[in-house]
Amino acid sequence: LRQRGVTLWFTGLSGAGKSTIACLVEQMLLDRGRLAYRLDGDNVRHGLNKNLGFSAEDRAENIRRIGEVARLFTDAGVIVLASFVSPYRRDRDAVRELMPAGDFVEVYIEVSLAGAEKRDPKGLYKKARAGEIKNFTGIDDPYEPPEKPEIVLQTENLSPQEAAARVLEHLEKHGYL
Ligand code: GGZ
Repeated sequence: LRQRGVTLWFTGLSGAGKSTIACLVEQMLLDRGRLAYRLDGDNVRHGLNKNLGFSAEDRAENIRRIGEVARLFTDAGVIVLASFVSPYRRDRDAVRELMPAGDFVEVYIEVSLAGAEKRDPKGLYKKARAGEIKNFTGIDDPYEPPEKPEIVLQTENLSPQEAAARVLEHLEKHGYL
């Protein structure tokens, strides 16, 4: 039995809740016996992409390489959960173009800047406001929200559990589960 792969691409501001939701979705998929794999800054920016920073060019190359990796995993039948700020629309659209139609699901993790900054789980917004981090998304670098995401999850109104359940519903509805 060959199971269908898909890439769930979580985009949004730092602190929006991308990783939290992706972790829950991964657990729910593994509980159902599906092969799921998470790609995020922790396992990509320290290895494959350790030569990249946060300029627009480096972010584009970061997303391009991750997109190629996601394409290979998806082709192998894995459900890929990619959580990256991925602030530029053209970079995300380029990843979408790599995949067969339907196999790229853009999940916009929507939060207001005020909401993300209030959470500030790693203290990065504070550092960015103090000028200790330059080009920080939302502060002195842009974030371009998706125009036609398959899924929008407003994390100021939804619990992580509710948000994860919506992703599972989408996969069921579209025949991936
Ligand atoms: C945005 C930054 C920056 C800058 C470091 N801008 O909340 P986090 O900490 O864990 O997630 C952010 C992560 C962003 O890396 P990505 O690979 O997702 O970025 S991109 O898709 O734009 O290539 C944040 C931290 O790294 N971080 N500096 N300047 N986020």
